[in-house]
Amino acid sequence: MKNNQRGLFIVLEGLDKCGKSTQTDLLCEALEAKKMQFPDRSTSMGMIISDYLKGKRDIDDQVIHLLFSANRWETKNKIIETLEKGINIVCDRYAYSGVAFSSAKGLSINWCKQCDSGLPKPDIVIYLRAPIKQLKDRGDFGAERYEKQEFQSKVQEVFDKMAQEEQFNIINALQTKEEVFSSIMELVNDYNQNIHTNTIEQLWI
Ligand code: NYM
Ligand code: MG
Repeated sequence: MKNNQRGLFIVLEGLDKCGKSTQTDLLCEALEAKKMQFPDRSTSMGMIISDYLKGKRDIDDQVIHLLFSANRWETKNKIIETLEKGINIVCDRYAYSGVAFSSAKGLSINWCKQCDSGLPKPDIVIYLRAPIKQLKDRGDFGAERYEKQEFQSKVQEVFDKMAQEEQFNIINALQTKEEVFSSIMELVNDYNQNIHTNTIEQLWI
């Protein structure tokens, strides 16, 4: 980003265990970016979400969707202020995860999107894509709610559909960590070659 420009807002999306968190850290370092993550489990709403994901409490499907969304809304001003200061943001999951995971449970895609309509729109969405069959053996897959092969396949279908509609940049998540990172850097460098507006657009308006 040039000096007189706002920061770049980059979001990484994908199934559980696709390597998003690792790549978020690498990209933050490379771009001297502020790291963000949703759910942000540090806030009071985030703690309720975390208990839900750990199976410590049950919450109605619509209610938990609204909590995930509210957890983004409570960060909205911080996102805008950061970008306006010229600082880049790299964010591990965003509203697209909200739509993919909630609609995989049967909620309407349009209803899911509405809750996040008006939030800052990312400049670049990177979708680290791999079939769940190959991801399920990574790390502690299965530790949290939603980490079941059949469910994740449904989540992937929604991500794939959104990837076309929203022009996600798809990267093969089965490559090595280094290969994935260099693919991401290539995308970001290509994006920076072009001239961009300073306006922060809104999501799904
Ligand atoms: N998740 C995440 C949702 O269901 N809705 C959302 O809006 C967001 C941001 O939370 N399985 C789900 C996806 C993950 C889980 O995220 C926790 P992570 O990045 O695995 O800690
Ligand atoms: Mg996870």
